[in-house]
Amino acid sequence: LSLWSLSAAAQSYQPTADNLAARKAFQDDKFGLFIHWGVYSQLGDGEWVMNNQQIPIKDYEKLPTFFNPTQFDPKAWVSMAKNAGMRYITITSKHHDGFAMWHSKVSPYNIVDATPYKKDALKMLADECKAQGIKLFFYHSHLDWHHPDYFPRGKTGGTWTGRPEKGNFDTYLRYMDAQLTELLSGDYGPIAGIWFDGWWDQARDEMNKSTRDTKVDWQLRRTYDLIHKLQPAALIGNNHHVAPFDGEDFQMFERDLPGQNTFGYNTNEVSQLPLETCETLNGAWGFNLRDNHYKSPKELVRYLVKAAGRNANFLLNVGPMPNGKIQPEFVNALAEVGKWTQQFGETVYGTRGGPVGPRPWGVTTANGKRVFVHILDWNDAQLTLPTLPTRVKSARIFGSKQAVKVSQTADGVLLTMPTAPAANAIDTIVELETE
Ligand code: JFZ
Repeated sequence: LSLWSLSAAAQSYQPTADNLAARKAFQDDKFGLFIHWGVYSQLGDGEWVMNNQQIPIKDYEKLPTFFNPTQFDPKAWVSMAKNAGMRYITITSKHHDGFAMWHSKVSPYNIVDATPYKKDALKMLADECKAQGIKLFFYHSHLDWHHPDYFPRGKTGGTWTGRPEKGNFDTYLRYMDAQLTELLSGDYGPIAGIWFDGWWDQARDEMNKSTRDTKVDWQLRRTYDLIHKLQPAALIGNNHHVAPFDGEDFQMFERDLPGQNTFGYNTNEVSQLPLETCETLNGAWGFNLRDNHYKSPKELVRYLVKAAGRNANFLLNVGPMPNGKIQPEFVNALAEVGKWTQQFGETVYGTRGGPVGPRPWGVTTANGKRVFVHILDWNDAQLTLPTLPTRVKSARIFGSKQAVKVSQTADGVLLTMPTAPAANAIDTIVELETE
């Protein structure tokens, strides 16, 4: 235990006023685009391909030598996100394969020095995000299958890697901090946040990933403090599937709405921090040639609404192709989602979870005195809400002049709509004006 960790442990993280303002803005933004893109995209078998196919480092290192995404058009990506109604982008700066998608100065294993493309894709994207006024986060992997000093797998487990079973873990941590420093130096503008992943690789109990006990000292507070020192408003999240650690600014739920635990890897503990859930448009994060299980625009909108009703953001992933383009199925689905957010986004952006918690029929969101009742699964013109904290003054179908009749009794608030929600409706929204 170093002197540093003793003093840090004694003092819990105090977010600055800028950071708190950024958290609020993050919650208002509600909807983001997640992008998994790297040299693995070329194999069309997801971002875990190095591990899944047990590709040795020497062979994997051939991938950058022909990574040449000449059709990468940051303008098209950012426009696509904005038209979908997304207000931030979270892109993989480094995934588990250890390859840097920016011009790193501390390792030649990066997009400028190791590929024929030779351009800093993250810088290009950052500039375009700035031009179009959308925030940028970096997904950064703790786990690294390439760096020689990443903690040896040895007998203790951790995911398979092609690197030697030795190394100095502290050297690795310094390397990670050096790369994060590059990303937060200002060259990429103000960064909205860092989205960590891979902490769980060193969880001591491999069967029970929800343990907070790790085989290594990740020195998270040291890295978090460095980030907050470089950019105090940058929000830190970590996809570790347990309750937030000191120094984090938001809590993530991978492929689950907060509080749900479908896959058995998220905690059920929902913290007071801003919340985010991520999902992919098909079943893959990085480009997968054979995955065509696309979620429909209706499912995607409903996921956004359900997240908002649980006070959470929705980070929706696409895995661009190796040529730099995003496949038409993704582009088209996002354009459809955009039609909905254009018309109904007001019931989601800037809102918080409403006065009525999630119900089998749907969710509520609220913005000040306006409450939005999102009716997703209900086929009757009448719906009874539990008693609300304030009286309802009036109600209407959102975006129309159609009034909704309200009768408030001791049992609750009975809403009577002009007609029952259509069977194929995406979301029937009743707007309540409350006192
Ligand atoms: C992680 C990554 O491994 C994955 O490649 C992708 O980036 C996703 C967003 O995040 O996925 C995980 C991480 C941990 C578990 C499962 C999926 N886990 O502990 O079971």
